[in-house]
Amino acid sequence: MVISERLNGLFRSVGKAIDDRDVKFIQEHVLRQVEWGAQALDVNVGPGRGSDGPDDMRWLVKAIQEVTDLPLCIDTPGNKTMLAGLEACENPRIINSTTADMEKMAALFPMARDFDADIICLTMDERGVPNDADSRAEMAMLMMTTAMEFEVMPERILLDPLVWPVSAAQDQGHKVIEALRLFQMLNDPAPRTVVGLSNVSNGARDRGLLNRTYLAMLMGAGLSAAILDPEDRELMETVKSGQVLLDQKLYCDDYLRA
Ligand code: THG
Repeated sequence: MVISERLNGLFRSVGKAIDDRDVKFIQEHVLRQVEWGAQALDVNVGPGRGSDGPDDMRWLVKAIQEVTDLPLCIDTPGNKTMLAGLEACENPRIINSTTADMEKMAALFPMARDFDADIICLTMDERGVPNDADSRAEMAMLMMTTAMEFEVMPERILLDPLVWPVSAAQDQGHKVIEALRLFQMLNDPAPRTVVGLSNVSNGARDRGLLNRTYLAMLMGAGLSAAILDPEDRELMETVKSGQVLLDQKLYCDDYLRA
């Protein structure tokens, strides 16, 4: 599943459109993501909005769903902003995200249950991101069992091993791949997995090359979904050829078109 990263207040043009309540800009932006092949949209109002977060998120979700029925992946660390987004959202919902922090899980899993939402579980807690694959898998297991206690079924969960910039932590690249493989052994059927792909190339040169190379490696390890830039043509070509090579698409129309 291709989740577009572009509806994010982190991008200056989107941040400004949120400030200006520019519905037209947002809706054209959404339709472009859809045209490029997005199958879900990550919706993030961006950092530093403080108490305006919930209002901004409510407005943004409403503007987006006027022009698409795609699932919206509500991306915020703020519980109030999350709740506002989920309440406004009538499309299929994905919560992005909870951590393994008990307080966070106790707030977010009930929201997943009550709003009938999928939920992304980041394998980190109040102490940070574990350094190796085994500890990430251990944390993933804890989150899946805790989710069950809140009546959130394993099918609802997307496990995120957390991708690091290769420029900052070169040893994490293969550990994330190993973690993905371990996650898939935690349940039958295998839990779904997701990453924020562009993290890997933060602060690096030729970001596109790193993004699409890493995506191919992650797809080979069984990745189910990625938050990425669908307007990157070569990256989307990598998605489509990967789907053919992994026998995920019987007919090759998308590949041939790409
Ligand atoms: N996991 C989950 N959710 C996530 C992430 C993750 N959401 C946020 C992020 N990571 C994924 N989204 C982005 C969006 C933009 C960029 C990276 C990841 C990005 N932006 C450019 C930059 O920072 O250089 C440009 C920003 C700008 O124009 O100012 O790289 O890991 N579950």
